[in-house]
Amino acid sequence: MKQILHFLFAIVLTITITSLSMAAEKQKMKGGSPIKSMSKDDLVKLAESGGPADIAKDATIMVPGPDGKLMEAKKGTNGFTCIPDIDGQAKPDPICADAASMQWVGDLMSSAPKPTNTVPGISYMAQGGWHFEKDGKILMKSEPGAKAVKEPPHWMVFWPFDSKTIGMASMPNKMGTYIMFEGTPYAHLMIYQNPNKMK
Ligand SMILES: [Cu+2]
Repeated sequence: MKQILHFLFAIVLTITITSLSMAAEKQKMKGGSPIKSMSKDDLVKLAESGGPADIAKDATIMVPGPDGKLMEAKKGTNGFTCIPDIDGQAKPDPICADAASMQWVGDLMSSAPKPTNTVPGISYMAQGGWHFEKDGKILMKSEPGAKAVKEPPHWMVFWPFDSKTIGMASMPNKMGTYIMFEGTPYAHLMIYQNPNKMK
């Protein structure tokens, strides 16, 4: 009898350990960003894949260093900057942004009351991106209970668009264009068009 109990206990333990490690694996696939384990060369390639090749090749490339802070991996000449990942999700979302866009993104990151770029910024996200949704609305920052939603390859215009004036939706829709962060100073135009297929 004791032997049977030992045997059963061993089975239960094995099942528990197996399901725990499967859960950990699933978690890794779901939320873990592969960025941390990538080589510098791969990070540069990933960053460059964010924009059309003819723009990315002359762009400044910034990649996260060992401390996670962005550092310059390559100096560019065309005013664009490419970064390998902005949302830390399982599928990285590289971006290639011009100077006005970098200003806009910097303002958003530092929670400035409004963006300070003085000309419209253009940014490419040729591998798509992510946004966070809660209660049917797009959030400016992820928060508990929000779900990550994949955006297809697109490009953006960082300029204070007003959806009422231009008659556009504030959520993704069949038109393939919408105003993200509608009703805030950070409203901007999202265009679902693959930058790699633009002429
Ligand atoms: Cu956007």
